[in-house]
Amino acid sequence: MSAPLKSVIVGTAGHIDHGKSTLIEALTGTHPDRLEEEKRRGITIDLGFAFLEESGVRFGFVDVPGHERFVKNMLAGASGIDLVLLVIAADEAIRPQTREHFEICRLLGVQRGVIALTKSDLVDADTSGLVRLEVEEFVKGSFLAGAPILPVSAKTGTGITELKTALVQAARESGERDTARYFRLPIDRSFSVKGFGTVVTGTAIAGQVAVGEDVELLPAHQVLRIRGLHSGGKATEHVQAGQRSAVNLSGIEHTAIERGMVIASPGRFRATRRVDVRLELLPTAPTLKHRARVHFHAGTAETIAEVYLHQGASVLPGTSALAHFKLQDEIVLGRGDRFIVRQLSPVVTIGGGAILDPLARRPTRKDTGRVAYLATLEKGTREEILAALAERNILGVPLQEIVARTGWLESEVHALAENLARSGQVRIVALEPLLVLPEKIFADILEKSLARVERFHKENPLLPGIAREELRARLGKRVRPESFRTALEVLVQEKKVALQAELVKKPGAEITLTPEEERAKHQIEQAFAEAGLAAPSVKEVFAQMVIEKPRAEKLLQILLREKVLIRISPELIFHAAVLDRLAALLRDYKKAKGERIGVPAFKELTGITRKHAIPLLEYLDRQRLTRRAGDERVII
Ligand SMILES: Nc1nc2c(ncn2[C@@H]2O[C@H](COP(=O)(O)OP(=O)(O)OP(=O)(O)O)[C@@H](O)[C@H]2O)c(=O)[nH]1
Ligand SMILES: [Mg+2]
Repeated sequence: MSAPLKSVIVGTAGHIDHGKSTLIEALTGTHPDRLEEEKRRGITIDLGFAFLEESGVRFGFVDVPGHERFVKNMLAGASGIDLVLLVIAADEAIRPQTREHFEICRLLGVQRGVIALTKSDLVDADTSGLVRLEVEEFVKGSFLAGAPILPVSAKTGTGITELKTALVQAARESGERDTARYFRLPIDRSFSVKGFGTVVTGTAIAGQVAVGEDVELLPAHQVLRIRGLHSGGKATEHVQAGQRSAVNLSGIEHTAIERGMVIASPGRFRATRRVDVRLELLPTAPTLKHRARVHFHAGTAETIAEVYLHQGASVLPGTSALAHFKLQDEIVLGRGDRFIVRQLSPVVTIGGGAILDPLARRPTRKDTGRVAYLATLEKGTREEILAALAERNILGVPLQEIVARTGWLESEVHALAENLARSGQVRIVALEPLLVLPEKIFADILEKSLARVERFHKENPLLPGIAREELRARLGKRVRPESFRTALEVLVQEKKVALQAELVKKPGAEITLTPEEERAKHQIEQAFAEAGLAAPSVKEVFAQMVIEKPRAEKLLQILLREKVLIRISPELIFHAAVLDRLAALLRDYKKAKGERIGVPAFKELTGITRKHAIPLLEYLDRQRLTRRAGDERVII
């Protein structure tokens, strides 16, 4: 069995008419120009595609237009490539779009490539040698320094074999795409195929996907089923990062999808209108001012961005800056994605860079920590990034948001959070969704909760503890329920507070009464004890007291809690001993007169009014001392 093929995407680059499309045809047998207008005018307008399998490599070619008016189409194609095939006509050498395309590839972070000196049949050996020198000088110090420079002719076939060999070599050296990430494919075309329906194409830039699975169309946030997949011109069950893919989607019209949209693993990505970035300005660009507007290109999408500079009022040519882009349209972006910016007018490429935070907040003067945070996003370890993210989100960071911001897998986020928790930097306050709090914020919640409980005891010596919900409310809205719950658990575990049903209290907290209160408490109890079944109203009892009503009320609560007094209905309170005596009375009645007793007999037995008799009987029913039977009660 042969080794699996390595999939590599090669994009052409170079000035108009330098022979890019012709060269792709010479390499693959497919002429990439597909539009009627392209054939008529003899130029490439939009992206073209071709495939080649060679020496264990499956090449997907993306052919781009050289015309300066179509650089935006070129950008959509260049975003997903592994290798650049820089095409320079030997009879014209380096021209403006040679430079611009080359800069774009550099800014997009393309790592490798091969340079073809096309139309070599049109020049003599001396000229060819000079062009080579010029090209070597041009790429000096760049990612293409040392790349093969091969004279070729599509007309005579010279150098085509050598070019294939060089491409295979570069493909072998090219890094593997990460198929373990969540799937993402920026769409470059959407059309309809008879009998199949909607098909979108693009280069899968991360992850993998299989027929029958769901993908989310963004920014529409629509989940769609994959009916079929094609890659390299053949039907396949599954495609992965680094492959040109045609995806047959069910449940949507092709007209509802356009270039710039993305299909991705459902729920893992979010469309955004604000991003924080590292922006690099080309040496040839004019100075870029704070609040300038630029064309913004990333993936296959393009929009207008307003540039906010996090430091300083302008970016000088040849330098870089931390910036914030406010985008005119929602785009799906991930951390580390490369982008290109072009001037509004005249439209030329002026720079590019990498996304640091795809879900950035609106810049505010108050947010003084942003620059340091972005520096961590740019250079920090994953643990440092997660810690910084937690620090800036004191209400906690939901797992889905961490995933969307970082591009990490859920499992990776869990592992990172556990590392941080072990080293004491964060507290995991909830696992699903993951909510991590910086340890110092959590410590603050512990401290504040404890202080609140203590203060409550001090202010309410007659109450046993503070209601859980009241305690939470007193901590303010900035403490999430999960954080509060975890803090309470910790405090209970450390025996700093105790829980008693819904009450939070200091362990061993006793209600201490002043002698005056002790006397008043006794007075209340006596009032009910002496009244017997002719229970007084609370109002009557309180009227006899010297202490003020709120305190008397609390003393009454204590007596009720201690079950010295029993409330049998909203208005009626009896002393417990009185109710015990009533139970004994009923037992005697049963012995003497049988188990049945009517309301009149009950009134006579107890000497109370009908107004009190009914609630009392209902209480006895609830206590299972009696059971209702028609108009009578059965004594149990
Ligand atoms: N003599 C000669 N002519 C060539 C060669 N390669 C391409 N050409 C011619 O150059 C012209 C432009 O070729 P294309 O392949 O369309 O150029 P391109 O770079 O794709 O142009 P755009 O896509 O519009 O930027 C065509 O007329 C080709 O026939 C070659 O190796 N030798
Ligand atoms: Mg072309």
